[in-house]
Amino acid sequence: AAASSPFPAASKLAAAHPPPEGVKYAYGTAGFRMRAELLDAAVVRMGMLAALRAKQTGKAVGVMVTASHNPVADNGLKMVDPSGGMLAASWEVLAAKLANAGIADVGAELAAVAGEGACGDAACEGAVVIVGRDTRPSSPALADLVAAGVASVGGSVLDGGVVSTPQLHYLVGASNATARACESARLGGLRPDVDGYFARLATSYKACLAAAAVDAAAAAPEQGTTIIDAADGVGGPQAARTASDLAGALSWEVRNAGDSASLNDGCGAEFVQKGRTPPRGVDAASDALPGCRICSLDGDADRVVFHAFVPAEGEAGASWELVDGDKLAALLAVTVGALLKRAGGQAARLSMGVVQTAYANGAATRWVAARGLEVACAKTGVKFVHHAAEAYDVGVYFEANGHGTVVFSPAALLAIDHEADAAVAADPAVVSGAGASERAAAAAAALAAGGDAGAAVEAAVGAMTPGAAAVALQALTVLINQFVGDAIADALACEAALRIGGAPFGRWIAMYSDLPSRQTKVRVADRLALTTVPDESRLEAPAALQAAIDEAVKAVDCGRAFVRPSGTEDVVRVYAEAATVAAADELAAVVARAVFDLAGGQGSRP
Ligand code: G16
Repeated sequence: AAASSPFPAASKLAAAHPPPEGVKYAYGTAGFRMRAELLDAAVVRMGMLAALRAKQTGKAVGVMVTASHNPVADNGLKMVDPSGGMLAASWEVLAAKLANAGIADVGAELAAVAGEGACGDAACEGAVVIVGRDTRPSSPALADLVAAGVASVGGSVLDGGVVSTPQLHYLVGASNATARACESARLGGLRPDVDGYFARLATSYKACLAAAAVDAAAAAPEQGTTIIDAADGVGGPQAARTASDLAGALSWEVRNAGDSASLNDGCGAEFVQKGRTPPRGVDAASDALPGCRICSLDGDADRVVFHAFVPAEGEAGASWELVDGDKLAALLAVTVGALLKRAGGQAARLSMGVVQTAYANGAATRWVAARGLEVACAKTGVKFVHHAAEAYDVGVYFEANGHGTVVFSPAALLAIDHEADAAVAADPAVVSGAGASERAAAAAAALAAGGDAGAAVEAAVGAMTPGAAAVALQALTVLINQFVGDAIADALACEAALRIGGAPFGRWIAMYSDLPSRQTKVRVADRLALTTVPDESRLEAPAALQAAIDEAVKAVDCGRAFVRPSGTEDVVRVYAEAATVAAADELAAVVARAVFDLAGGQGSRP
């Protein structure tokens, strides 16, 4: 069969890696994801598909071997489009079809994608696929299989090595894009290699603070140390490199950066945000220091949440407070919004919106709306949220789990570059800021009046010159990863915002109080039997389960709850919020039992 296939070598390779009995591959929330030992067949075929995509677009494509927040025994693939963003939805369909094709049909499936006349073992000559991988023990072998798939259709592989998911997105995007003038001249360049990625982060972080007249070294002691909980994942070495690149301007101490055998186990963004509990490796006794905060990354460093042990005033002990993705969005929206307004000109006329998912805390949604910002709700999954954010000139999006970024449209970048470049041309010294004391005084006055971090940033930005604001904003557009959510870039952007406002971490926590919420998961016989409305806030089926949820919610003050099938784990996720912790816990438990009873629960009843 292989010999008569339109892609003989690929067919032979597919035959050598047959899909396991009974496994159906699905391109879920973030690509393929399951137990590592089941993935070989999908992985070789995705190498082939990536090469076809690269050939057809004439640009580099990326494949990332990772299962992100999942346990170490799992693995998966995330595909990166030539833009540096996630794989186009139409290709997700092709990916699932190819992954599930019978061995004898692989050649024909590839031919259907390639089109007439584009077949044969050398069909993808000249096509480049950049392959990256996380630190899981299963990742090197899977990355080799991707490479074999690429080679079987004549494409070439560029080995990205061990990288975070956002780094791989950057490598692909930077390989295919032309740098903006400001990027090549002043802001660290757009070099498509890992050193280029780090150069850009460090240079743009410093440039942002310099334009805002923040003396980063002087601000360091006041801001205290940030402990990075790297989830024993790929973010450990990346955060360490960032910390050393920015030594003196930033104090980061990296923990949980050890053996991948304990990846995501009791640590990392997923554990902290879902469980609402601190990770291992930090503790209230030694880490409840003024200014000290903790920043948890997930396994592939595309998500980030902050948290801290806040010393109780006048008494012993500390409370533990979480700053989740909603609050990252709040801080960055205020900061970017203030800079746009202050920069003036074309920048001030750009539209800005905040995109959340059904997991956004009710308090966060109300806070954003109360500030007059447009707020939209998209389906879970960065691919949906990112897309919704692109409806604005400036789209701020974060899932509550810490996955997100701020995207600037081409028109927005043009407008910001126009204002910033004009300011630099008029006065080259604007890049090193002026009026440090005015900015600091304005921020301090806002804080003294009881203002939160947002108020402090707004006051500080209001005291900057329009030119300085434009230049600081331009640097932020470079710092913040434009391709995908990036834990390290997001963390740096938030660190920069806090420094511009001179705001202690507690004033970020104080932006608003989260409504108590609880998340759990339930295993059921067939999670895909649950279908939801587009924004996932309600079930379409089973109707009886939605009716039971409605009943449960009605009984609870400020109650809200929803369930949805996970796209990364074989579970149904449950979210509940209410006026008190006990009521949120109880609502989650009632809803979890309803899922178990009405949707074929497996194992023990919650
Ligand atoms: C992925 C997606 C996220 C999503 C998360 C959970 O994150 O990129 O957008 O929120 O899965 O999805 P689900 O609830 O469908 O399991 P990661 O960090 O695991 O790649």
